[in-house]
Amino acid sequence: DRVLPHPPYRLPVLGDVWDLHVTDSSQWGMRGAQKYGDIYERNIFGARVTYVSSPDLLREINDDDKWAKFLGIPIRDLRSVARDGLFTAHNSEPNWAKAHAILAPSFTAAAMRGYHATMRDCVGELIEHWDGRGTEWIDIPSDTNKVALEVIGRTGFGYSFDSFERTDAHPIVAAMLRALTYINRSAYSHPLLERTLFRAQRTQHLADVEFVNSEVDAVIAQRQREGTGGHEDLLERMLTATDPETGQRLDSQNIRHQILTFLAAGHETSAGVMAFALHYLSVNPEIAERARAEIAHIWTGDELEFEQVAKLRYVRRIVDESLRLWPTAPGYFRKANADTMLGGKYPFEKGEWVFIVLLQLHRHTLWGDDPERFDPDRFLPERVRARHPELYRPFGVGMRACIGRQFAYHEIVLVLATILRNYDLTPDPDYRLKVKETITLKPDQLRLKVSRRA
Ligand code: MNH
Repeated sequence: DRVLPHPPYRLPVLGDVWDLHVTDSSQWGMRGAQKYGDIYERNIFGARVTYVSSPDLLREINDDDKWAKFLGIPIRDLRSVARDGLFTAHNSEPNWAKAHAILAPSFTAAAMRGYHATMRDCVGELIEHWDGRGTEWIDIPSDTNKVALEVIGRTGFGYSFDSFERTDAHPIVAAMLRALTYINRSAYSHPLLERTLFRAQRTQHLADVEFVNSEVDAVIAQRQREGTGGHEDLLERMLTATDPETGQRLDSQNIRHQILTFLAAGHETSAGVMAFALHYLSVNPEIAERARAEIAHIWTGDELEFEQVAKLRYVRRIVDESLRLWPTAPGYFRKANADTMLGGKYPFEKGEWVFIVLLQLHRHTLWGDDPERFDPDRFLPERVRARHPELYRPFGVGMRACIGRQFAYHEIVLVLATILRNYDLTPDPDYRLKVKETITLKPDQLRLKVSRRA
């Protein structure tokens, strides 16, 4: 059996349960790695959680021939809503391969051309909203959430949540948020408790899931009535494209689960990156100025054009560096495909799993001696080429890696470039970055003042 570093004072039965943090579990996973090393474990009531942040061990773990995606607790619990949608599907579920084959062409860099104008409209609404705010403090995570939600709603299925017209959350968003909160809490509960003590919450939860399902189904049904054609969104593709392997289309239940998946996976993560980047830009004015110089050089007309987005290489490095320090999906799970000796030292049986601590991997000593420093030039091409290949994995790995990576880069670069071109950013001098964890990461209570540039 393997022996791994672990917290001291391991207790009988309880194990290391005293050393478990629920509200900041990813940052706690990072602290653990800093204390116990780049592979360690916590034993929770006899269940072993192994934390890995070693780039050398990741050469094996990230290899789909040896290890595969595992649905860890937070992901498995989402299955009650998203079922066999892309993110929550088991590797062997037939709808995964089918949906992946059908949707992959909609997520290539070239496919972003079709979403560009819609994305630009959404940023335009953010700008209008900020222009109306004068010199008030702006709640940054709230507004980046709005812009990312509009982007995925409209490019995904032609749906606007009217985020910038509302002061309260859209009913679908409110229900989804309550559902996620419920799922998060009840993960550590017992069905009997849910049927007694938490009965009211459970009833609300079931109603929330049903409400969201019926709203999404209504959007799909309306598109079917209107007839397809003339749309360039993901829903259009899901309704019309066939799997090259089997010739089959996605069924409408599965389309619902994909839409819910894109709503959940495709907005908080991107919004968080925008917010972290705006924090770093506000406290590093020389970096913001360098970005503005690039933007002025590339963005020469009135509107930022599709081809220009990919040319904003420095803005892209700002995004990469934000995702290094705060990968907004802070880790992923992998399980062994067969009995194996990890790193020639640690035996794992088939099916045993590990958690990848991205926060620590992205601060590994191989990044240099000041990993906390925000430095976009770490992503200069020659430095990327010289780097260990497993040192940076914000979008996961292998066949189950993020399908929305190009989409996220395109929207985030577009949003940041538009903000930098139009506004100067003033930080709150008393703000110290504090990171809030739901399943994704956000800069907690970040607020900035924005003032129009001449
Ligand atoms: Mn995304 C999978 C991070 C933006 C849709 N995403 C993943 C995984 C990570 C991830 C990590 C792999 C999880 C795992 O191994 O269990 N995603 C991100 C980050 C951003 C992001 C950091 C933004 C930045 N993701 C997006 C966007 C969309 C999206 C935008 C959709 C428009 N992501 C997905 C889907 C999957 C996924 C769908 C599941 C893919 C699969 O398993 O086939």
